[in-house]
Amino acid sequence: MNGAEAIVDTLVRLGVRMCFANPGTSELHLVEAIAARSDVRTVLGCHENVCSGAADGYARFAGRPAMVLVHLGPGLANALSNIHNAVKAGSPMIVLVGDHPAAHRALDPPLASNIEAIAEGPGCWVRTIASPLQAAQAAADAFVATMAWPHRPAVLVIPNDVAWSDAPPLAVYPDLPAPKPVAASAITAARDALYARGATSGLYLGLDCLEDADARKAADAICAKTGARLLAPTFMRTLPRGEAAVAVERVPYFPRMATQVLGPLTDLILAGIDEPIGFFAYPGLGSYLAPPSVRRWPMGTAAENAAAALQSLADALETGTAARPLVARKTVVPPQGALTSAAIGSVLATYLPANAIVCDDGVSEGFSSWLTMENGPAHRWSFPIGGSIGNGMATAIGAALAEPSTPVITLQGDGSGLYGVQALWTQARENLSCLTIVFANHKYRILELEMMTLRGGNSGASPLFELAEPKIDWVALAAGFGVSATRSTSVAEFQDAFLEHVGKPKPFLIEAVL
Ligand SMILES: Cc1ncc(C[n+]2csc(CCOP(=O)(O)OP(=O)(O)O)c2C)c(N)n1
Ligand SMILES: [Mg+2]
Repeated sequence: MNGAEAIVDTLVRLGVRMCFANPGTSELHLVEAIAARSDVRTVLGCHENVCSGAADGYARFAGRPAMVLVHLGPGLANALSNIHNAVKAGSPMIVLVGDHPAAHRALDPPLASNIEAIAEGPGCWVRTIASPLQAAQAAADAFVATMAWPHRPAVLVIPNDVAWSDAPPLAVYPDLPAPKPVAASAITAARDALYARGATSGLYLGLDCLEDADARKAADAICAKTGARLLAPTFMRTLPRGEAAVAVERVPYFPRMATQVLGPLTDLILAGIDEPIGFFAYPGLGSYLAPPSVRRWPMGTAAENAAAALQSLADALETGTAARPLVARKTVVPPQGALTSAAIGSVLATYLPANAIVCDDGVSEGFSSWLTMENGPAHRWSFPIGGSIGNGMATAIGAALAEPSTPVITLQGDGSGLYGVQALWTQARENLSCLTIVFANHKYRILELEMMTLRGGNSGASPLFELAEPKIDWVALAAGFGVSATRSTSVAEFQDAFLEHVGKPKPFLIEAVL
C-alpha cells in the first residue's frame, strides 16, 4: 500500500463514500487510489469551487463528509469561496491537496505556494503530511477534525513522495468526536428567565438545533409553554419548512428590520449560537441587532450540544405535550401575466413536489419564494451561509447525490450564477435531478438596493451593477454545458416549464426573465 492508498483506505473505513475532484499531476497517485475503490463515487467538477460547493451540499443532506481533491495551492484557492461557506455553515469535508516533495518544493517550481496559509484563511483545520508513515493517521486525524463540533473543512496537504511511497494502513481506529455538554447553570438560567418573562422572550436557535427534529420539537414545546418566540438566524444550513413544519421566525437581513423584531423582547435565549449581529456594518448603526435592553442568556456554543440542552430545558419547564400549531398549507393562486419573482414563488408554493430541497442562491429575487413557500408543501431550504455567492448550482449537485430520489431546485441569481456556472456540466454528466431557476433581472439588484439606502433613497444605479449589455443568454449557456433549458417571460410559460421538468432524472434550467 502506498501513502495515497493508505489515506483513501482510512477515509473509506471511516465512512467516506464520495469524492468531488479536479486533480492535476501531483494528485495522480490519489486518483489511482480512489479509482481502485468500488465503494467511492468520484465526481468531476470543472472548477474547484464546484467541487467544494458540492461537498458542502452533500454534507448538508447526507450528514457525512465527502473528499474534495484539488491541485496544489492554486486549486485550493479556486475552491476557497465555497470552503468559506462551508466553514460558516459548519459543514464537514476532507480536502486533499497534492503538493511537491519537500526537496522539489525548495527549488520553487512554478506551482509551489504556501498551501497551509491558503487553507488557514477561512479557518480550516490543516496539516501537511511529513512522512508516508503518518499518512493513514493524518487521514484519520483529518476525519476527526472535520467531524469535531462545530464541523469545518479539514485540509490535508499530501506531498507527492508521501503519496507514492510505501505506507502502513491505519493502526488504531479513532474515537469519533462528540459535542461537549452545555453547562447545567446555563440551562437553569434560561429556565428562570423563561419562567419569569417567557411571553416577552425569544428563543434563538443555532444551525445544529434547526436541523435536528427532536431539538425543533423541544424548542416548539418550550415556546408553546412559555409564549416565547422561536427565532432563527437569517441564513441557515438547512431548515425544514412548509406544511407540518415547526413554525420558526427568521431574523430579517436588514438591521433596522431585525431590530424591530428583537427590540421588543426582554430576554433572548441563545441555543448553540452567538447573539445575532448584522451581516454588514452601516454608518451610525451598531453591529448587534438586539438592543442593549434585551437580556442575553447564552445556552451553549456551536461546539456544544445545544440540541440536548433544549431537551433538558423543556424538561425543566415541564412542557409535557405542549405544542404550537404546526405550519398549515395555504392555497395560493399564481397570478397571470408577466413573470415576477413573487409569481415564481406562488408557482413553487403550489406545485413544488413534497420534501424537495431548495438551494437558495437567489439573492434579492429568491426572497419572494422564501415568503410564499412558508405555507407551501413540505420542503428543505439551504443558503450560502458565508455570504459568498455562487454556490447554488454546486450545492445542488451534492444535495442530489446525497438524496438521489429527491427533486432539487436551485433559485439562482443571474449574477451569482456566473461564479459557478460550470456546475451545470457536472449536473448533466451525472444525470442529476436538478432544476435551476435563473432570476434573469440582468443586474446585481441587491447592490442597487443597498446603494439606494446609502444614497438616502435616491437611485442606486451604477454601471458596476448592470449585466444588461450584453445580456447573458442562459439558455445558450446551459446548452453549452449539456443541460436543456428554456426561457420564460410569462407566468404561464414558467409554470408549464416547471411542471414539465421538476423532479425529472436529469437537469433542466429555466431562465426566468424578470
Ligand atoms: C464571492 C462574492 N463576490 C461578490 C459578492 C458581492 N455581491 C453580493 S450580492 C451580489 C450580486 C448578486 O447578483 P444576482 O445574483 O444577480 O442577484 P440580485 O442582486 O440581482 O438579486 C454581489 C456581487 C459576494 N457576496 N460574494
Ligand atoms: Mg441579478
